[in-house]
Amino acid sequence: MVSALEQYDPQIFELVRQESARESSVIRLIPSENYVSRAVMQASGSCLTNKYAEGYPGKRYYEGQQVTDLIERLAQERAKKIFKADHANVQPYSGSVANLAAYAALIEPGEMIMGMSLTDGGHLTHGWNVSLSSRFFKSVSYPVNPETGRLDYDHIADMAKKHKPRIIISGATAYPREIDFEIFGQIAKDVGAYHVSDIAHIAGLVVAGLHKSPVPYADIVSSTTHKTLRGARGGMLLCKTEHADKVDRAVFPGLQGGPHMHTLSAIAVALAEADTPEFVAYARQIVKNAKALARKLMEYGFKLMSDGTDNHLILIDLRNKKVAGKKVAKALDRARIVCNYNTIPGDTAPPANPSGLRMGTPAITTRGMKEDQVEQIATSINKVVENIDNESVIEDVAREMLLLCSQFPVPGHFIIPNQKNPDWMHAEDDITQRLF
Ligand code: DSN
Repeated sequence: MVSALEQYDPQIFELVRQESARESSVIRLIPSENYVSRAVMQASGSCLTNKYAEGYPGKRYYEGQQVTDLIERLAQERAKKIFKADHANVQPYSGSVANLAAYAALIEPGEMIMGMSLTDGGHLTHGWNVSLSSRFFKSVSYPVNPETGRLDYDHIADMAKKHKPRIIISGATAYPREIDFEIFGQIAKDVGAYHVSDIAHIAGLVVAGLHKSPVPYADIVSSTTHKTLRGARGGMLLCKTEHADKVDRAVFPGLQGGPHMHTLSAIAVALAEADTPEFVAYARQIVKNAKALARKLMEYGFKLMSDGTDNHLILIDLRNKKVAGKKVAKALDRARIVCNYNTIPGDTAPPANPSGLRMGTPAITTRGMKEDQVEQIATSINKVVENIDNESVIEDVAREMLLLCSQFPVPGHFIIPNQKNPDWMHAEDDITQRLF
């Protein structure tokens, strides 16, 4: 059957097909990426993309909201239930907008925010100097302890007393350890600041009860919906009732127009998926896999920030391997192992070519990979680093990784690599179209 996309726009169809083949035929270790279910994919590609729904359920600025109101209320209720929050706003287009909305809900432009330094694992929107979050607000950044690679709560408390920020942000994009949100709440309280917690990376682990939730200790919790939570790409805000109106006004009309209802519907589906014992088992396996990856790489002499992980990701310090992050990330990509180069705390190398690599296990765990496969991947990573200038070894690893991928299909995709012919050079041309 020829699809409408194939018929109308063969160029885009072909590129979608290639991306589907690429996603299926690589080991995806970018910790912020995942594979959504077919149900999430279906909602995301539905007619809800056609509908404008500015406002909130029962208070919209366009008519014809009989269905959208029901969908958004379902998404809100599901988010409130799984995060045990008083209020949920499921409209933010992304985590960045959600963070800006959280700040705008609580403080005025020009007041100060304090978040984790980008180079130590924080996010751009936690007040880093190239982000609008540091132009609209004054900002100061706290580091991690470069010796331990861990947050130093006493130091953060001292910085809070010295700078007196109006908001203290907890949460990270490249921090492998559990964050004590209760202490952050206390530090904020002690200096009369609000506490905003960004759990974009670990939301799935929080829902599964594996990491302590910041909901009781934060004024506003911000998250994306597509990392460990495994939903369509978007953002959300959770808060106590006292901040609900301010949060809603900051999202719409403060920063956004109409919500993307197709995304919002797909997020609602993912929130239902996350409210299951299967999801808890999935989240547990993410952490087991990350620990196995850390353990095996350390056996190969890799230096890991904080010497391990409590969550879904690891940060590798490559300095003892005498090779830069970008070169390794690119060689691994050629070997069908996709990760990202990353700064490490105290890095003196430039951010465009830092000394570290960031890797995570949410996506490979969705494919059903467990510790055995993770150890094989770690062995392959070591092989690439040890043979960084030997393209023939890199090609061998790529073949092995393609074979591994062929044994663990990606849910949600309609194209997978041909299992009978895992020849990496021709994989994109030689694929089997199969519904599963
Ligand atoms: N850029 C995302 C990440 O990869 O962690 C966060 O926004």
